[in-house]
Amino acid sequence: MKEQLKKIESEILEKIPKTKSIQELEDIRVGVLGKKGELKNILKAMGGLSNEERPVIGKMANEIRENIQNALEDAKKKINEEEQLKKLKEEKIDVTIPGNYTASGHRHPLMQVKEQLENLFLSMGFDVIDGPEIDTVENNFDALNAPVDHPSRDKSDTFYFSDDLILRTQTSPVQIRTMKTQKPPIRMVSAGRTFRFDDVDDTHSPMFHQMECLVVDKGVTLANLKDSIDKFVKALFGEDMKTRFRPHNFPFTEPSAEVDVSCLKCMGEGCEACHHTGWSMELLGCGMVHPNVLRNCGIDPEVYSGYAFGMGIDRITMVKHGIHDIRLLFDNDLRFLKQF
Ligand code: 2NL
Repeated sequence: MKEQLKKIESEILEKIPKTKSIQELEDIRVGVLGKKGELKNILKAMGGLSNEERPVIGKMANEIRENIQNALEDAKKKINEEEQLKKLKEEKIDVTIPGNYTASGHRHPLMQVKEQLENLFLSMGFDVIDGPEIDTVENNFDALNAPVDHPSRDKSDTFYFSDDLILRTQTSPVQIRTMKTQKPPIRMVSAGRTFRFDDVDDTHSPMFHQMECLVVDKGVTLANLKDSIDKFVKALFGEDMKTRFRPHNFPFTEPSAEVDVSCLKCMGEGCEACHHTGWSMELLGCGMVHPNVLRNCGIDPEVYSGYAFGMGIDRITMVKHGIHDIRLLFDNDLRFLKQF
């Protein structure tokens, strides 16, 4: 038996270094060490050995198995290294060949401005809140103190699904929902699509975008409103910007004002674009939240007060980029969009 084992060992150890592939090595391994391999076959006959011989042969068989395994591992390593070297020699990479061009898209200019505005308010500690584009007449008009005969309620001005369901005409219903469900202090903005039954021209579109800001707390005053708007405009357009408040009228605020900012083209010097006034008109509408609106949302106007302002994202985008036709923002012509 000793001789048989020795013979197998020397044959196999001679064969291994001559192999050329991993598969050949695997065949050898199965042939000698496998379940039905030569070594197993010989060891099966160990039952017939004497008590003195059995451990000697067993030890020898283990050593041979170890030797063969080591030789197989070494050979495998060598073959892998050779293949790696061959690959390195054959596969040269030409780093001067131009790479594949992958066209990457980007945010629509309106969404860029919307996100910039939202991030600005987030950084000032405001909540950014979303709401549905279809809302109730109650949330869009009644709660906002719009008189029952207000022209904006007309079927010719607002898209109605039924007597009490409409496409929101402003983002204020999101503020109404927030005031009805959250206790002051409230500091929030909401931005998104709004809808009005308008004919299309260079400044009008039946679908447009708004952003509104609302603050409700104890002791909020008109001074807070003016200061906030001034800071907001400076953060958005630059420290040199000035604001001008003109009295106005909204059903949901009292007092109300429209805000002009310095003309972006001449920064107030006076130029063609601002008709030599130095002012960019009507960028914002604002005011102190009407006591009726607070009451409609279950907030006591004797305890709390608030301010609100709203702006058209489309208009801000147009002023910012010098775009003169709102339709360009909705045509989705890539030749136009690629410029932003
Ligand atoms: C504009 C003017 C404005 C508001 C929006 C508002 C909302 C609530 C209560 C009171 Cl819930 N006010 N929003 C106030 C003043 C002006 O928007 O020109 N938007 C484009």
